[in-house]
Amino acid sequence: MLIKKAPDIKWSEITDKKLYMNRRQFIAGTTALGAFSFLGHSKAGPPKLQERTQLKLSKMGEYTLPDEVTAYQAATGYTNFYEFSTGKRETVELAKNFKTKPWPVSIEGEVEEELKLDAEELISKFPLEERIYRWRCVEAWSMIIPWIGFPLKDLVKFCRPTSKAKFVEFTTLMDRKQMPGLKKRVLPWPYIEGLRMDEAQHPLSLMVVGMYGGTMPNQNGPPMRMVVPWKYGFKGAKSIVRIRFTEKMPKTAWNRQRPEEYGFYANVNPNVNHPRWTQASERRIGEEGRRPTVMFNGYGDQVESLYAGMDLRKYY
Ligand SMILES: Nc1nc2c(c(=O)[nH]1)N[C@H]1C(S)=C(S)[C@@H](COP(=O)(O)O)O[C@H]1N2
Ligand SMILES: [Mo]
Repeated sequence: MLIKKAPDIKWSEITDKKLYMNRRQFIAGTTALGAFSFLGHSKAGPPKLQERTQLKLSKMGEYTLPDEVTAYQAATGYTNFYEFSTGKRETVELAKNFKTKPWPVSIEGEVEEELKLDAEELISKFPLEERIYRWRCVEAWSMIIPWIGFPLKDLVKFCRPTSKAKFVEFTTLMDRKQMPGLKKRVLPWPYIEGLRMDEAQHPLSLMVVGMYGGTMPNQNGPPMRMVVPWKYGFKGAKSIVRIRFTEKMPKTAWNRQRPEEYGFYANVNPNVNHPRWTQASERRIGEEGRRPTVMFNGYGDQVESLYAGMDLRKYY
């Protein structure tokens, strides 16, 4: 999966969509041959970026958007990772030395066989693809991010859940030595998120291992994290160490913290406001003004059938 070291992949200045699309076509062309290199964009961005490794893509995802991709600097310099800090800009510095190798991942609960294996080995079992998704935080900002990963449904299949499995739970590493934010009881640690099985097996649900052509910087949640694009960003648990299949709905960290503010489903829904602010609009990072928020973050035609007959005001 990892091909060569790239100390500074110059994504920082690329906000121009045409440039980005050209580059994607370029990648598409070269990955077919097994080669993968970066051309052009020789001007280094101002802040020093963490060292990243380019990732080899096995196919170009057919998932793309007309919107302009968010600048790399914004998507990686403005992050929520409370285990390090609640400050969105502090995480870069605080997670600088985060050790993500080796990285044991355990697969537990309602599965044919419980397993423990290293993230690198696990990830190597799946062909990687790039997908450009809308990313909407519950705090009413949004971005457009080119993620790299593999369908979560393929991972679910690999885990061989039993017929009792109704939900899947994801747990983030909880390491007080490395993660200074754990000292604050802002959440009931560890960070736990979960999905219903049909949500986890939906083709849009992605296990993400990289972004913008390479591995993820530490503040974005390597070596693997969830991205479920029709839900608020907080469902996207970072730096996952445990995947557990359960009969009962997982007790997720945000829901335990403030059940009246953060539901289990957390579907992007402009009609159901957060108790403290509107969800009808959002600020697209890098843009002036606000945009209207779209039901299911714009993925409604693909996901609304998952919730047929459910009262989404009650199951928020
Ligand atoms: N472990 C962990 N995962 C997390 C968070 C966190 O604090 N800890 N924050 C969540 C929130 S609120 C959001 S909006 C997204 C942000 O992902 P990004 O920083 O890659 O944009 O990560 C989610 N996953
Ligand atoms: Mo968020």
